[in-house]
Amino acid sequence: MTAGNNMFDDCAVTKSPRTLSTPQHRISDPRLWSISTHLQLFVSIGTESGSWTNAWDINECETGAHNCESNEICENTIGSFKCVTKCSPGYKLIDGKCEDVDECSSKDLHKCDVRAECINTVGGYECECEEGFDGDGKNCQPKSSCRKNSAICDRHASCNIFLDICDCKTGYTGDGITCHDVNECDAKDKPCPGEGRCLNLDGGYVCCKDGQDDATCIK
Ligand SMILES: [Ca+2]
Ligand SMILES: [Ca+2]
Repeated sequence: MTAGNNMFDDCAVTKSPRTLSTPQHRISDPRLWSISTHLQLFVSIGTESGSWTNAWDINECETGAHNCESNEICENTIGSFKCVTKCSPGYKLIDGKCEDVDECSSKDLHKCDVRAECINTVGGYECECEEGFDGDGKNCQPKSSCRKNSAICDRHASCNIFLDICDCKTGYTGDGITCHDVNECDAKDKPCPGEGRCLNLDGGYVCCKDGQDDATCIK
């Protein structure tokens, strides 16, 4: 029996002679064909005896049968594997070169405090607390207490002089240094009874009657 007969024609998406090469074995045989489906690729070999055996791809990266260096990452490929340069932390591989990651480009990539400026550096990044704040950049605390200087509190907050902390006013949430409007309309328990439409406002909300536009409702 030779490869290329109709044994796999029904499921064949691509069909080409190929060489299977891994450190474990190397098969180069004109009767070796790869057949790929969208699920997996397997290789069928017409053996000397005429019977068929199927050889599934070996994941050399998982079995450890690869020869990648310690500064390389093993990536499995169908029928083989490849060694890809491993970049140091803070770098990523772009066009075969390890390039600096700009951690400041996304807040998911750095751990700077919201009160700190993120400064990208080659191979890393730095965080610098804003003026009026002290800390390592990952945690920034106001330099002066609000008891001494209530101006450090957000304009929607007031200083609790007993605790010496800034408290956001009703309708706002935050750490007191920065306060944001609460969107009451997003609350699980709908704030407007019946069919009333909830309209979020800065520092509060209103319930509008059916068919009422925003401007009329706010009046
Ligand atoms: Ca960087
Ligand atoms: Ca609100």
